[in-house]
Amino acid sequence: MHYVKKLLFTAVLTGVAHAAVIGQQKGQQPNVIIIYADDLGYGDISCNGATRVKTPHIDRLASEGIRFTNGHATAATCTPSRYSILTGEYAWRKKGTNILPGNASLIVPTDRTTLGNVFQRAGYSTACIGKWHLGIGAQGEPDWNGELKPGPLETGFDYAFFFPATADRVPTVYVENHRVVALDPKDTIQVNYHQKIGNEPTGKENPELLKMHSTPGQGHNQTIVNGIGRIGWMTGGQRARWTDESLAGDFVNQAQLFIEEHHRKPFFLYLSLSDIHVPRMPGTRFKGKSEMGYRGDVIMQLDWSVGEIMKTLNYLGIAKSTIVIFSSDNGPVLDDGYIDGAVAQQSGHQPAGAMRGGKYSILEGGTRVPFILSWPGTVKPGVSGALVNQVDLLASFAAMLRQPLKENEAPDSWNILGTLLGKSQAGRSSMVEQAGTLALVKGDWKYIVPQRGPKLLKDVNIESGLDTIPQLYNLKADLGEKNNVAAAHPEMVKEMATMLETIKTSGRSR
Ligand code: NG6
Ligand code: CA
Repeated sequence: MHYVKKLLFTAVLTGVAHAAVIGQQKGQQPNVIIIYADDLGYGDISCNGATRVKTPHIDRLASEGIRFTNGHATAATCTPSRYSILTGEYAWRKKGTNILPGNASLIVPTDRTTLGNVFQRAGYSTACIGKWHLGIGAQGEPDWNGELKPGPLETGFDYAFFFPATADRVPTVYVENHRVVALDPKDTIQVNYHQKIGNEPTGKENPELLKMHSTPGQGHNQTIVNGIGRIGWMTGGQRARWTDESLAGDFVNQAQLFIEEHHRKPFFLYLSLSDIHVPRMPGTRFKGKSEMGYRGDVIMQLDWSVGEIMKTLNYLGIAKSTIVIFSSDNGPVLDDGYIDGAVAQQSGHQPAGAMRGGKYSILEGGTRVPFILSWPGTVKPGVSGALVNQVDLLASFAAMLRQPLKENEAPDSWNILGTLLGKSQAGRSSMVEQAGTLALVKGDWKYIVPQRGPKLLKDVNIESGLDTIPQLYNLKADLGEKNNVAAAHPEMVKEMATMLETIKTSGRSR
């Protein structure tokens, strides 16, 4: 071959090879967005059977991706589920991981490998936007007027815009990285969860000032912020307080800004929306838009948020290089402390679908939640009945990004990447559920550990699933967990109880 020609040929070949390598690397480095809803039940979205409220954007995500019908949070409340999704560890292994007050210190050890860390190791930009609820600061009270750390930035995120706990807990302020947003140093924030501080009106003393009443006997009647009684007392920080009607839009805006700024390189966004947790106070344009009161309205608002994120991906031309996962931190609840029409206007809507129980419950309605994954052009659309759990995202993405995990990292996170991407129907073979007691799901069987406690959680009108006798259900034949067959299958009860004991004592299940 002529020398110059040969040189050219080699250059072209090298170029091709180089491009292929880059292409391959890029192919394995999609952006990842987890849209985490709060308290959204399996049956609250129309692609899972809801008819009285429509969720077109979430439905589209499902029709373009995989809709998992057996997808789970690890627990039936927020803090433990969030602890697990971020650490890959069952929360019941660690003390102090139940629902946290708004002034709790950080419960995720900063030396633990988190989901965010896995992406960081692979060179991603990472962000946490939305509800946090894993505590902030080292031991003792967080310094609301100073540096708030450690928090998300010390546990795997390069950027964070969040509120500390839940929308019904003080302080009702946003934190950006280490500081309260818009804080006036002359109007410092004080928070107390034991006694009243300052002289601002409270829901208890000044119910005439409320725009939404709390349910008698369920608290939520302490400091009034934006016409809503909260859990806990706060003073100061007037300029920094959020407006509930703007929460959804604020988080979506921050997410869009982050995506726009980072879309040229791989990014990971943990977008933990406040909808549909109480207080349900939809943006003005969504108020009264559904047939189901504010609870229906905020489902529509949540759907809108998902639509806005997808619009952003399309507009930036990155829809095909972005995995979007949509799920919820626990099952549904109607009355969780405020009289907002959820109970009165439910008529016929089944928030937990065909399942028994809901938030706070060890029954399937507690942890089996909406679970959708889309990666247009790469993942073939479909429906999967495989058992998948949010705790598995860490090991699965670690595998996708070729970031090996050490023995002690993410001890309960299984690599089920093939299942999540629709290449396998296998899923997990077993899983532990948590809510007041533990349950082991293995294949079609579910065993619930005996535990004393109320069978009906009266305030929220949800069956706890607790019983002093062992419970065994065949979920394939009896998804509604109506027939306890423990007495007929003592050997299965024994086998599952022993297996659960081993999972507990070994400290890991991966
Ligand atoms: C409960 C609250 C409930 C909600 C929940 C946390 C009462 C009576 N109820 O203790 O309103 O805030 O905690 O929800 O205070 S979660 O989704 O963050 O776990
Ligand atoms: Ca929740």
